[in-house]
Amino acid sequence: MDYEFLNQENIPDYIRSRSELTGTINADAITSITEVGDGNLNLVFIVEDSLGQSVVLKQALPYVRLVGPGWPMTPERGAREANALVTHAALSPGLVPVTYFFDHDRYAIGMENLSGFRVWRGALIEGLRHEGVARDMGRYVADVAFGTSVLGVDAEVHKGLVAQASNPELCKITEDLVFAEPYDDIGRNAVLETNQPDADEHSKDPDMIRAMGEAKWIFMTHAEALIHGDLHTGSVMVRADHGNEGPSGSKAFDSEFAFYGPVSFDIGALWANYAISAARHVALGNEEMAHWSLGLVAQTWNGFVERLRELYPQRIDSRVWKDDLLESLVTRWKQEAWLFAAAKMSRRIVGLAKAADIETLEPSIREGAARGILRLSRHLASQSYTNTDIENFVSLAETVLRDNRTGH
Ligand code: SR1
Ligand code: MG
Repeated sequence: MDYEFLNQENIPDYIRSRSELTGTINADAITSITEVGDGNLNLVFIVEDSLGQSVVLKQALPYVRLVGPGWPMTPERGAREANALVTHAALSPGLVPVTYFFDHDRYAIGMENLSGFRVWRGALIEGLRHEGVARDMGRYVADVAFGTSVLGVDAEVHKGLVAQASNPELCKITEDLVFAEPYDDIGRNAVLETNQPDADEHSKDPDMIRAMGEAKWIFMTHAEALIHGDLHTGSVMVRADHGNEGPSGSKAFDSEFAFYGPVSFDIGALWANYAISAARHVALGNEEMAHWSLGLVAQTWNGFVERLRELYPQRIDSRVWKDDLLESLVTRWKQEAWLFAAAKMSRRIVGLAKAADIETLEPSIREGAARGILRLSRHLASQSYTNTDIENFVSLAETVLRDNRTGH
């Protein structure tokens, strides 16, 4: 894989070479080039000029940045991400950054710099409450679910789109890191010594293994819609100025894991990360913030269902897809979201690529937060087809996280 990586020195010339950026940024007046990539895979630069204009350049490296060249990874993921960004932005205007170009020679995307925005996970860690974002994300998932599934796309066209968006390498990361490795360590798992018995109990629980087998099957076989594929709170930007007035300004970004998969996966990912935020705040004794974080579960779900109901009358084939199909989809997706939430929260405790919400806690209280997440994950998995009321999710989370607190 031979292509030049972007850096501080070559970016001005690179910008000059991209006609799509004319009028967006002036390569002769650049004032700063800052590498801000805090994800696990890519280089991300914010470039600013003296006129106050800016752009983001994101480049896929031929390996996993978190691990280094020892873990090669196709940079074609940049093409998958650009496709998802453009498709999602068209379907969910305002909730996805604008893409200016994808450069297939350098695997680089030029996109809108969301100045005045910050990553939601960081805001949640600080205990900041951005109202409306969780609901926006539910609406975004619904826009994508409707607009990229056979509800909104001609069946023949859909089959072609599914093939084009195939993203096997990135799917394999999820199949391994989320569903399999927490139960079959190949040397990438790690926990605090005090949490090792919890990790062992988790990985050996036959009910959890069965549930994760079911979740993995759904993930690998339900090619429903062009899902985001990694919709945790680090994949959402929120307004940095944090007033609760006006539009919340939520944006879903970083969709390189996008593929045609189960709609419920994105919902489950969000829920898992709300629970992870709650676990942090329970551990710190911030009960109100923990309660607020868990309130996001209902907001995302309600936003999702509300938007689906708005869109459903426009379905392109209503011959046998009557209102009862929508009800059955909603019921099924909720059950699956419980399973995926369970999978997505425990992998962040046990496996590679952890969550800063938990990792930045001092070990004596991190121990309880990690234990609480692992136990909650198993409760959710075991109840995913029985009691899937959102109130049950929240009350399980409140009880289990509180009961496992340590260090106080
Ligand atoms: C090797 S990539 C590790 C993780 O980072 C991404 O955010 C995904 O969640 C992936 O599983
Ligand atoms: Mg990411």
